[in-house]
Amino acid sequence: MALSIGIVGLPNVGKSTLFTALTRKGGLAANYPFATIEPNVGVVEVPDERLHKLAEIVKPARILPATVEFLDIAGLVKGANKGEGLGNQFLANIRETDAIVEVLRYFSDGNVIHVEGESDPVRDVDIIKTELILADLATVEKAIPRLEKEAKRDKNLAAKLETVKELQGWLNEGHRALRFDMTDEQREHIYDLHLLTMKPMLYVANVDEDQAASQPEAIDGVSPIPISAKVESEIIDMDATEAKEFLEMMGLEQSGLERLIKAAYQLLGLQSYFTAGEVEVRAWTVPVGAKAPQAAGVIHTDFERGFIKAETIGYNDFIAGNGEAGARAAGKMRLEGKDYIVQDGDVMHFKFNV
Ligand SMILES: Nc1nc2c(ncn2[C@@H]2O[C@H](COP(=O)(O)OP(=O)(O)OP(=O)(O)O)[C@@H](O)[C@H]2O)c(=O)[nH]1
Ligand SMILES: [Mg+2]
Repeated sequence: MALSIGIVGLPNVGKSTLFTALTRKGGLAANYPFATIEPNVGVVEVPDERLHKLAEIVKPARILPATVEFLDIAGLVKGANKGEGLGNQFLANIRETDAIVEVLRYFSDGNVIHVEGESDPVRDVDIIKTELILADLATVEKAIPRLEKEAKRDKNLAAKLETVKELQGWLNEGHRALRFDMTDEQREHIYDLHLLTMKPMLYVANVDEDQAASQPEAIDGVSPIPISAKVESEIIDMDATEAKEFLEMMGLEQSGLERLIKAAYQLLGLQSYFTAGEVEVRAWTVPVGAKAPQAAGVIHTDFERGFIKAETIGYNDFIAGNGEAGARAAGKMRLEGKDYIVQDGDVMHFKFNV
């Protein structure tokens, strides 16, 4: 299943501009607040140079990168929880995402209306944080009476009710759920509430074009990723070489998409391994620390259930050996069992039996 990321922020900060640039898809980007009403969904290929290096050697019929799904929703404003603006009703659309990206306005275009008057990323982070917490409080407050009723019939639910009530107090103090000190059991208690402030968050600073290569100050202990939505939208129509040259001219080594996805993988503790055959060369996403059977399970549950072993070649060994045969001849192919911890870039071939 593809990683999914919800994009939030105040209206008019460039969410749809960024979304359109990332997904190369025509969401509506416009200079009026609430240009976006229905959520836009777009799937992006995870850029990974290594896939192409593998494909040069293997010459497969097709190359399949990992994918990330982005959801662009309406802007949130102060009071969204009370029905102000349109954002609140669309928060439901990002309840199922794995992470949230908050776009912050840093660019200084006087022609583009700022709903809060002028740019102040710290204040904006605070507004959105409050709205997300209030949305979670509404979820929790709805859950409590239901849990109270159920707990009367099922004693096992008493602990769950207790956790949810404690969390309510925490949210009421203005903290994100993610910062609530929880045991694994408590984490399970609140899992099905799909709280927004439980999700890992990244900040994107939508900066002026000439600031795309400079690092903005941290907010709340988090360093925003500087991305110029404008620059990103300019490179959409360029071919790879042109885009690279253009980015270099701006002092950038990688596109915003690459930097954003890299940051998201890091934040979520994810990595890629590869399968490389004549039919396809493909990237698969697994958590850092995943063992071989779990990695196999990403391809098919049967692979996990019937896992026997994994023929594994490290990425660099695969390249150095100019493919599987060479790596094998150099003694670089390992037969790994069910306790093997998959490494980023491993080229794997699973043996299974069902
Ligand atoms: N100068 C400049 N303008 C930008 C940039 N990014 C977005 N804009 C402009 O800002 C306006 C709003 O952009 P959108 O992408 O529609 O903003 P949004 O956050 O999706 O807004 P809502 O959907 O209303 O919440 C548009 O006129 C964009 O062209 C940027 O990096 N620089
Ligand atoms: Mg929009």
